Amino acid sequence: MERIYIGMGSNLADPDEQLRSAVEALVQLPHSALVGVSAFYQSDSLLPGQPRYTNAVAALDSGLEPLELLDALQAIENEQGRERLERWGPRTLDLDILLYGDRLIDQPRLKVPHYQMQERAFVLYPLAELAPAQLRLPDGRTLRALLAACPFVGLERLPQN
Ligand code: PH2
Ligand code: MG
Ligand code: MG
Repeated sequence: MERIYIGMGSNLADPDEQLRSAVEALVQLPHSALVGVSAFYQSDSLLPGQPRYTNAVAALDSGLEPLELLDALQAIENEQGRERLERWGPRTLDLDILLYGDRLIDQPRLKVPHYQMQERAFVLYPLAELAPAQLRLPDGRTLRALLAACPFVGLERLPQN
């Protein structure tokens, strides 16, 4: 079993409800146990002109190999109506493997740690609800150091999921 952190995001078709459905689907994953889910956070899209996002992070213990987990997460995205029309288009559900234990994965389909998670407040602050501040990314940087370099700006933490 490895500890895996999954970033969740939605900016279409009732984003909060999309994330609640995604959590239910994560609970059903084989060879896995859902350990925790952060609060939900709203923020503007990084791309202007798109609806606001709701984001959260989930912690999972899983015996699935990275590509097996990726397949399972993409199946959940598809189940919830994800259309892959354009890179960074608005989406009903986005499930990203942020961290997979302390592994560094560089494959055509999957790069872990997730691209740009280090700079994204909507990833780091929910992650910090679940992971210890001394958590290290494969490059040696701690979550504490990443948070210190990433101001809590433009994020709205929702009172309940
Ligand atoms: N995801 C994107 C592009 N922009 N903005 C926010 N606030 N949250 C996201 O999850 C997000 C985004 C592409 O994955
Ligand atoms: Mg994403
Ligand atoms: Mg994605």
